[in-house]
Amino acid sequence: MPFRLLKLAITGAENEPRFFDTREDLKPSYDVVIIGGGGHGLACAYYLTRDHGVTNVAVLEQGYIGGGNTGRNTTIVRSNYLTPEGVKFYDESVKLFKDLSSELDLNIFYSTRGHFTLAHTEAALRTSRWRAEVNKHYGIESEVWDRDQIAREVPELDLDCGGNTPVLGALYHAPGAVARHDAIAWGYGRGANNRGVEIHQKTRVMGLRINGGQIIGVETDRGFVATEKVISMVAGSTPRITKMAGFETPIEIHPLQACVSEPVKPFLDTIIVSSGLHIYVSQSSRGELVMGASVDPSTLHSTRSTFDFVEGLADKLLDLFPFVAGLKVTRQWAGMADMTPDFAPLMGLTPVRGFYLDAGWGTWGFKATPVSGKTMAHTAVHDRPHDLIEPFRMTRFTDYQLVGEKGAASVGF
Ligand code: PYC
Repeated sequence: MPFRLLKLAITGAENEPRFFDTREDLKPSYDVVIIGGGGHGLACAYYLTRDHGVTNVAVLEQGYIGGGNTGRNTTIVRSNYLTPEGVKFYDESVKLFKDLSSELDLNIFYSTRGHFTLAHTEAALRTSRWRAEVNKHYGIESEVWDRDQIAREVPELDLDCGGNTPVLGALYHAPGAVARHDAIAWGYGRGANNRGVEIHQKTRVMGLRINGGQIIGVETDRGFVATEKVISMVAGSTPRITKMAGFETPIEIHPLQACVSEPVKPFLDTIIVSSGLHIYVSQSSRGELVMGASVDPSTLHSTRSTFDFVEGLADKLLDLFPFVAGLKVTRQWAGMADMTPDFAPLMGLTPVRGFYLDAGWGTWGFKATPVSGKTMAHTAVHDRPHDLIEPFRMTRFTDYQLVGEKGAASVGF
């Protein structure tokens, strides 16, 4: 028996430090208030302290940390996007992810698996070639593989898909990875808290106080806090918060459902995505299949998951891996995906001075956690967009400068 466990058994004393400690009450004012205690909000708090020395920061979370989309995704990390803007942004995120376990002194179980986007049509193959060329131009490992190459790497995959929609080829992205989502939130949270950031859970934002176009504070269900910088990082709650700020964005909320199976013997060490079949699947280190489909077609503020979803997903899964028939689904859930018209995020300055937005994460938010935190911290401190996020500015919708990422961001719509 490990000595620490024995000591705990004898003394009964809790000998593990808490992950983070925060004073009970809110202070009257902060230099920066972050709305949303998910991965993005906690990462931003961490980089505010680490890169800019800003420590008088409060993170306000209406539920518990990491309980929103951070804990409701399928943990895929990749940078094989279609637009130069997307590729550069997510490449920086992958680089940050790789060092995160040592940076945060917490094992985030970062596991590089290789990522296949299967193409079932000539049109999908053309998009794969296009993505591969853009990726290679920016130094990202991506290439188009033919059926024989795929069969060698993933022999379990039925490339004929039961005769329904045969695979013609795939975009293969070697750096594609998975990571443990909870650990990201908790690691960033602990890192930020160790440097002075306060994390207030069960604290709901009820209103924003704005004076002469400048943010001056936040109304919460625990009282008012004064601040001249507020960063909203709330995914599915974005429309609620922007309404308080007095403006609208083109974001629409769609549920994104996912599930895991019972654990089975390891057979899949890569990540398989089919935007044609609208399914993605990887196998966790515990042996569970982690799976999802495209967003639900109707807008809805809901985190309920449905039987229809599992039924549809099972149909497609069996096209790819017929031998898993009989596998039991043990858990299913939904996140709230804040979808933009061009499938790129919405980040940076807003019409309200001192109020910054990190939103539009649709189905692609988890993989952006580190880079969003880092670039939003920079943006708020300097009151101008970080170079990497400038293309994702809100005004692109009125300037007709869209970042058309549909071919690579979405898993089908
Ligand atoms: O963007 O890789 C992705 C993804 C997978 C599942 C949802 N989004």
